[in-house]
Amino acid sequence: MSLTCQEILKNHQPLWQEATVHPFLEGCKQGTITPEQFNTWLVQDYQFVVEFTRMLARILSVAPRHHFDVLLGGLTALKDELNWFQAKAAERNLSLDVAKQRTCEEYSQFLGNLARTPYAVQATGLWAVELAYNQGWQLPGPMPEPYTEFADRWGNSGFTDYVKLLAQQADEMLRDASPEVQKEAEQTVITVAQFEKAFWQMAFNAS
Ligand code: HMH
Repeated sequence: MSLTCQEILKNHQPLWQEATVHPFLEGCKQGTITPEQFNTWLVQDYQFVVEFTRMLARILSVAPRHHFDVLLGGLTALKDELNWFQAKAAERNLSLDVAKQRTCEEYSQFLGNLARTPYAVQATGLWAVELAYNQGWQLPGPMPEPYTEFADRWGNSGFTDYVKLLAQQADEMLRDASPEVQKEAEQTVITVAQFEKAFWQMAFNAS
């Protein structure tokens, strides 16, 4: 029996919902988020994306050749994203040289440890991380300024297509994976969902 990304989501629907529907995103949509709360998220997410870029580079290093196009496209998008984060921080007079909050630190460590898992698990984890932001920023619908470009960055249709390609690549690997590896992939999606939920919540913690 082979497991697919869609089936994993279906198996954990309530948890996935908590990862992608959160008062932080609703606050952006309604314009009720405070600048301090938004800035807390922004600075922590920059730190996260630095580590996430390293994770994608490690995944590329073990991927089969026919997955390179999609992964290299992802790395190129991250190059742009990191520079964009720096520009957004500069506009807001924010220093990006800040300590990671505990959730960001633990999520980063989790991404580091993913390199010890089979490629099928890594590919599934990569898909889950990107899907969380794609759905999270897309589900509320168009956001008001100054959040429009943030919602568009992860909610745009090109990003949705990229996430679909990541699912196809993960599914291809899960098809030939052992039941143990499939279970590990499913557990990875569960952990990603828990971290994503906690990550939104950081904006409401004292920083
Ligand atoms: C916490 N998850 C988090 N930050 C991101 N930027 C993404 C996913 C998508 O890249």
